[in-house]
Amino acid sequence: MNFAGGEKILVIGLGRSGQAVVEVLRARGADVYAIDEKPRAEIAEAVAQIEALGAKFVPPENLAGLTELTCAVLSPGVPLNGALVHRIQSANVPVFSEIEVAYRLCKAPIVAVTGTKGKSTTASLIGHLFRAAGKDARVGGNIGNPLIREAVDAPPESWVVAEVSSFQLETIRSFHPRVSMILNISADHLDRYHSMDEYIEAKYRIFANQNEHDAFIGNLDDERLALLHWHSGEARIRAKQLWFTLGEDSRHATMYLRGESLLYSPVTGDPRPVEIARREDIALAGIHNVQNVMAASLAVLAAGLDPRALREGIRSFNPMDHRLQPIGEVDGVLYVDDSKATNPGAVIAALRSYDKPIILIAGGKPKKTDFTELGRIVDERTRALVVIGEAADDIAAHVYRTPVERADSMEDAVHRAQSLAQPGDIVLLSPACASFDMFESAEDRGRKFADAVLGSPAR
Ligand code: UMA
Ligand code: ADP
Repeated sequence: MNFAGGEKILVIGLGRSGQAVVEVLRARGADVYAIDEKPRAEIAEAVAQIEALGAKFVPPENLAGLTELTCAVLSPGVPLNGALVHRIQSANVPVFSEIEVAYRLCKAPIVAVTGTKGKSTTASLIGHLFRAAGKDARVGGNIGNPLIREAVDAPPESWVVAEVSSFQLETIRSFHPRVSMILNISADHLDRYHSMDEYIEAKYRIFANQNEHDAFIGNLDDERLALLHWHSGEARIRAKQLWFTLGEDSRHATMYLRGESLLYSPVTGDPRPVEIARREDIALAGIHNVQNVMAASLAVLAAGLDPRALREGIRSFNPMDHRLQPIGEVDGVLYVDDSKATNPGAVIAALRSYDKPIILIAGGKPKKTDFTELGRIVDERTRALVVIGEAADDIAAHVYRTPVERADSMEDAVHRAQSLAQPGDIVLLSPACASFDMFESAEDRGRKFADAVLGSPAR
């Protein structure tokens, strides 16, 4: 399979991922068809775009008429166990994810980043560290710009940094990153997976094709990943293992924290630890971001960068939008947009990042995750909670001591938070849920929060 002329390929899903696949495969001369289950009127623009490139749209009811397909390329949001994919697989058509195709077309080595939370921050930081050291690096994948676009024309001497989700990993076959990492694992996407085990197994596919010439980076402080280290690491991971910890365990971790220093102890060579950076060099809030910095540093070290060359890059990396992003201070209250905190784990990390009283705005479209632990931390660390969206009652039901108010829009939520806050407090939007019940996306939710805070009209 060359994904080129002479091949007939079906693209499943016409969102960002599917449209990019159509573009790349058409440019390579393949005969491309695309299918999408949304009503035609809702995807008219995407259909027009792919038709202008010479691809053909196939309504789902006409799928049976499409024969002799070489393969199909699946968008991550389309579930593998749904009826549409089942029909395609029953016709004996191999189904691959976009990242598998991106990998097969890519001439550059790949650093692949997964984990429940911290992927975008860490992948962007890796790109930043490469560039700060004068290397060509491209960042793509789940972060928003499809990997295939970045991978297809990356020169062999550059690096491609791929943020990959569990959805994308489900349908890889030969995807083989030079460096892979799992940042952490906490409950998420349980509306798609039957169990945590199924979700974790999808993540473990990231190292399935690696060998002893590659590197795998893991978080020794994550209890599930630590099990992999202690019990089954050698059997499951063939790549060289590099672990990081916020503790001082330099015997089992290649990067660790001692006091305020992030120390690197290479497995071979000079045994003396090298200080990569100090905590004050990191402009991002929260101890979880120290973990992200450690993981990113190990990735570029595994790629051959000099340990002494990282500090400047770490210093100049600022928070990404909607991830603990300070929006502004009004009447002595700091407003922070953490709209990308779409599971309870990310909100717990956010609440642990500040030592001031917090008014938390949370809620949205639930993903069958449990809010017990979140409720406990909310009781420990917040002054008040304002709940929004479909998950409002469920979150409120897990909070016992904290005053809770319900809001029916972002403006209402910000207004309530304003009246609950005292000078010196933080108003934190950190929802623990997806955004699609009230907003177009997590970004849209964050922008509406900022608009409500700063008084500009809601977009
Ligand atoms: N569709 C169907 N049938 C279905 C489901 C969807 O036909 O059962 C169609 C929809 O009608 C729509 C298209 O598929 O037209 C959407 O495809 P998609 O959901 O895969 O979305 P894309 O726009 O292609 O975006 C995808 C990722 N989306 C998901 O994984 C859900 C984006 O990650 C990613 O940035 C983008 O590819 C580029 O790589 C988003 C995400 O929410 C940010 N990811 C999850 C997360 O981070 O938690 C994993
Ligand atoms: P992802 O791409 O995995 O969703 P992001 O870097 O976009 O991760 O961050 C999403 C949310 O998760 C933000 O609220 C951020 O503060 C939080 N977060 C980032 N890194 C971590 C981490 N290592 N552990 C827990 N939460 C994190």
